[in-house]
Amino acid sequence: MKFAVLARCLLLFLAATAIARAEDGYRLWLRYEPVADEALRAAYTQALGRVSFDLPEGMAWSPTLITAVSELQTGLSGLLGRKVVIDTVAESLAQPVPGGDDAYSIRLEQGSVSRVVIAANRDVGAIYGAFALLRQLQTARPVAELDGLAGAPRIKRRLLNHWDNLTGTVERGQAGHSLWKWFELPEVVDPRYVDYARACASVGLNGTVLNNVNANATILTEPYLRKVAALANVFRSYGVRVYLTARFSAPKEIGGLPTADPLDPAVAAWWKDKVDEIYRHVPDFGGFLVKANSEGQPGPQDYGRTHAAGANLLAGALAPHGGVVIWRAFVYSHEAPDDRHKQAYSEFTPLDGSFRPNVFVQVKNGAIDFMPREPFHPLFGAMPRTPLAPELQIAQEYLGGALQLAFLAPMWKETLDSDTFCAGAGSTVARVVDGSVDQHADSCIAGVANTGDVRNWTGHPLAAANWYAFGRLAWDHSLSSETIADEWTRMTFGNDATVVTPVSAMLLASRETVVNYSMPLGLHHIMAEGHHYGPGPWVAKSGRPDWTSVYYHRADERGVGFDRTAAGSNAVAQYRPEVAQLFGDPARCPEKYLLWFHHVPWDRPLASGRTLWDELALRYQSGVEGVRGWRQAWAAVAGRIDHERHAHVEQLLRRQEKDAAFWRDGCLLYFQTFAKRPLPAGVEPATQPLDYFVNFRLQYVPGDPAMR
Ligand code: BDP
Repeated sequence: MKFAVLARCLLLFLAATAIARAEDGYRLWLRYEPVADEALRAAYTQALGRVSFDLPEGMAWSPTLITAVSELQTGLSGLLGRKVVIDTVAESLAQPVPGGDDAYSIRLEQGSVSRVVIAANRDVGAIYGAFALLRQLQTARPVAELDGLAGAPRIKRRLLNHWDNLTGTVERGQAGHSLWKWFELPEVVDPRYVDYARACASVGLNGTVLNNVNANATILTEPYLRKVAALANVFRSYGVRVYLTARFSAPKEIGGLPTADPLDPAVAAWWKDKVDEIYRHVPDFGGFLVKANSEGQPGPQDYGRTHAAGANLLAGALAPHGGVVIWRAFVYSHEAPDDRHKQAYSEFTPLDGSFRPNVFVQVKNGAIDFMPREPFHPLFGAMPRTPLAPELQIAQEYLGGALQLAFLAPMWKETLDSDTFCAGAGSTVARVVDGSVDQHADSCIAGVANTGDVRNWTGHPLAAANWYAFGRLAWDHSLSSETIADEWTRMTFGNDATVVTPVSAMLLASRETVVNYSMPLGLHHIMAEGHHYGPGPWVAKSGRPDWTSVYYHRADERGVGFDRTAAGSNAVAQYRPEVAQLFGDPARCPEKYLLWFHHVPWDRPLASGRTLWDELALRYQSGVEGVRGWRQAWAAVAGRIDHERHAHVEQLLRRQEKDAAFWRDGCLLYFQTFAKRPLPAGVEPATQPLDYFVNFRLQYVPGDPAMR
């Protein structure tokens, strides 16, 4: 009897420890496992005898400061295995911390009891300082580095854009359903909302647009505003403000007006009242994000008005409350037969200077969409009088969704570091956006979120790195991809170098690998229709020509690629001469953009000395081989990270290799019908005929808007 009880206890104990060790990814990069290196842990413990916050005199204890204290308490208890005394009285800040409201600086004070002081100008800076301190310990940085550690964001508004529908589906999202449980709000407040806000704040994000740009006006009705307010109340102490998308036709749909004409006084009055109502519910509401006259969304052009008239209407209502309008430039018209690359630029540049000061124009990183590789959007640097907010996509709509590894920091850096030459050399996209080129006081950056309600938030365990990377780059676009990959890997899997080195290397190679097996050498928009997962270079019929693939690759017997030089659509002329001359010259154009700007003969020799056809085929092959290499690297870290996440990624990589081979085989068989050349040595031949790929249908792909 006694033995049975004992055995049961033992079993329960074993089960409990197994659960305690289970790593389901929920904790993201905020795991706070004990510092593994004993000597380092002792050194941290000694230095962190106490922690004090140093804020301006008179700054009362706010919920945000209390949040900072509690985050620090949680993190340090885990990392050091003991409770650290955190001063609960703000001291008087002798000098402001450079860098504004969000800035922090950390100093180390030696004494009988050493302490770490986190100084900030405002309570929200204390949060960022607390997370920065924790990150140092999580990534095993030397103690001495704590002294003088400082941070200040380069961009003021650092937002996630959720393409979440009120129905719970997420457009282009593959990580389950929406995080927002609209039906049960506002009474039921999921504790997960707190963890969402912590994750955002820990990487410096300070705003969230809760709903899809393909907007539903219902979000602006009173019952939904109460739900929105419940979320805002949770996020507030983490410094995360709520924004909403505004459907331009809302005055008609929920306001009962006969029109939504932006110049109609009744429409203006309706928006003013609506905005006043929103601020009664959410006093720190950030503002509206608007997709108008794009892909069937209503907008000011329905009434013969400009985008500026539409944006200014909303901006006027928001201005008294300090809110902003973020107006998207992702437009391409049904009527305009012009190269889609050119349309946003053509429509928006004439409007520069006519937007109210509280309007941002939000511009995707590239001119077409969120393809695996696009040259930077020519609007960057072309609207000096309007603050531009880059829109990046964290969700991997065109890079394998939540099933494929593609670490996107290198892709975003490629855009942010591109030189627009708009104010001479060095006028990078990043500097246009952070306001330093044109002296804009406010600045904004947005990332389309890859989160959902699956337990690990992002579906692919390694896709959380993209959420992390977006936040870190939004805070400081000068950080390198290497630094970000290294940090995230350490915080997610621990500091064992035999894990950190290969995993970071996989992350860093992954985007280029995906480009190689899907759209190498400047190919773009050749994915399957609708759900956008997998290849579809053969797509020739669709709702409109610029939704097909043949519109973009233009393959024929002579060659492949879109001629955007003066002999073609001349989109290249939208860039400054320094850039236009480079991209426009097939001999100088970086090969990564070659087929974006040029129709190139199959036999043209490239830098490698190989013909275009051979190079293309070998790029596809190298993409597949890249994934194979990760499978080996991943197998080699088995046992050094938890089984749960290891097994999950192992399965995903197997799927990715299969998908990569599918891309390679489908695309090469298709392009070969034009090139009429054999595959070069080293490229594995397809095991199925072209018909198989053309007729292959994926069904019920998560995120497909058809499932909205
Ligand atoms: C495209 C997506 C579509 C979005 C659109 C947008 O396929 O689902 O609605 O962008 O950004 O990439 O508005």
